[in-house]
Amino acid sequence: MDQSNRYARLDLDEKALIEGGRHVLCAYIMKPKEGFGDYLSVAAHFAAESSTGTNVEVCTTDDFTKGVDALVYEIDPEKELMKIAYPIELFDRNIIDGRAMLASFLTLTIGNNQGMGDVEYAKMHDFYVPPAYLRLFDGPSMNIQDMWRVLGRPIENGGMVVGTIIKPKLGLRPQPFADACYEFWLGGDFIKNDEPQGNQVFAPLKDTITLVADAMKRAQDETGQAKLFSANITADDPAEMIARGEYILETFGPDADHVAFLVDGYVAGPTAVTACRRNFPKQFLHYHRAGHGAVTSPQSKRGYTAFVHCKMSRLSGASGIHTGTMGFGKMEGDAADKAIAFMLEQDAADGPYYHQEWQGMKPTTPIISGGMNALRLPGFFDNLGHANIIQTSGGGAFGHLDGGTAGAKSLGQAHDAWKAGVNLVDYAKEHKELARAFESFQNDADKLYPGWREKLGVAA
Ligand code: RUB
Ligand code: MG
Repeated sequence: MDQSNRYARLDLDEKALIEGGRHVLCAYIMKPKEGFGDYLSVAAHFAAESSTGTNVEVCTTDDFTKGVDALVYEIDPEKELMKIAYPIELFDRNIIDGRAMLASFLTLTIGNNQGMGDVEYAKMHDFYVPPAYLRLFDGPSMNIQDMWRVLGRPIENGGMVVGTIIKPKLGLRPQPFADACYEFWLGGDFIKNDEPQGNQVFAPLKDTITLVADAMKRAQDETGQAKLFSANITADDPAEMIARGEYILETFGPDADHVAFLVDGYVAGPTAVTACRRNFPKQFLHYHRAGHGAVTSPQSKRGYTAFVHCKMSRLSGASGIHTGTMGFGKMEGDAADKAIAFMLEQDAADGPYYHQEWQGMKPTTPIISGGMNALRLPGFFDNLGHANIIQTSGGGAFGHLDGGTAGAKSLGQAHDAWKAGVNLVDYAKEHKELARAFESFQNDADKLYPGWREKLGVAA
């Protein structure tokens, strides 16, 4: 059945829709399945399935219903581009406070439409949220500024938070885990649990956290600097997340404001993110995104892009989210991904299809992680244009020939060199941990800094 007479309004103007302020706009790359009608009729079916309709006309539809139809307002079959306007009334609101929920946004805009028989594929590449709907989301309560405060740095342009992930990913018992934390903290600021680390039988959370809190105290005493820890509280059950969070805060005691909570927000979903955001609004909410590649990868023609994923996280209140390494680390991504960081950080930013005004919603901090080390940082900062990010190098810290403390120092030195505008090899002449990073990561050194061996006096 061709539903384009009801679910498509190609005469609607995008600018007018934005000015009207009553619609969420979504841009998809969509391809109809061969033999299932023309582009517009499949697009209209897609809009129907994503809002008020189904594949047939139902006798219960009334005039009001038709007033909240999602509408295809633009198509470009050549480019496989389809844009849909969703009336904000379509989206579910909490009974407890009338606020919006990301689950409902996803259920409609990237829900049943992902499994339709007449759609070859459809992937969301951008979305626009009008002010009237935007303000119903929690947004972040904390971000990198709160970390800068704890670290005693200026709260504007406070610079890179030097971080790591405790490796190995799994298999450390509580004591060696806490020892690794202590070692890194002697040279760096911030440690996060690797995302699978929780309450395994060989490393019970309560034992590990007790030792980590003690390691933090000792490292702070020894260095005279504040240290930060991001503890994984991800679980299927919000009650379990809260139990973990409360135990962790109690155990860190006076250092509780040095603790972030890590939520693996793609695998555990919006419920987990919001459970953390609402139960622990005074903690930095660290959104890790393991698994996102299944839908965000450029190889995947369905789901949504990393840009869309990260943009959604600001709505739900992530203090920081992994944005990838923009081609400078080990995970998928490229230099143009800096647009993701800008959408998170700025009060107004351009996505691939839409301009978004955040109307003062707090920024979400980009967390840069995955195969990074000191040598890769300058190129990364050059591309992004600033260094106000949280950076975690796991292998890049514990893979340093002289261990975790030297690894941490080398990362901080790379940041200092970039801020001072000094070439990394020159800076390394005066900074031995950085110089040893060149020896530790020789493949990178050869590729990024040809001639470094002669300058630093290191034999091939
Ligand atoms: C990185 C790591 C993170 C990845 C995830 O470890 O453990 O889980 O950053 O990727 P290492 P992304 O520094 O040893 O590579 O940040 O792209 O979500
Ligand atoms: Mg990890």
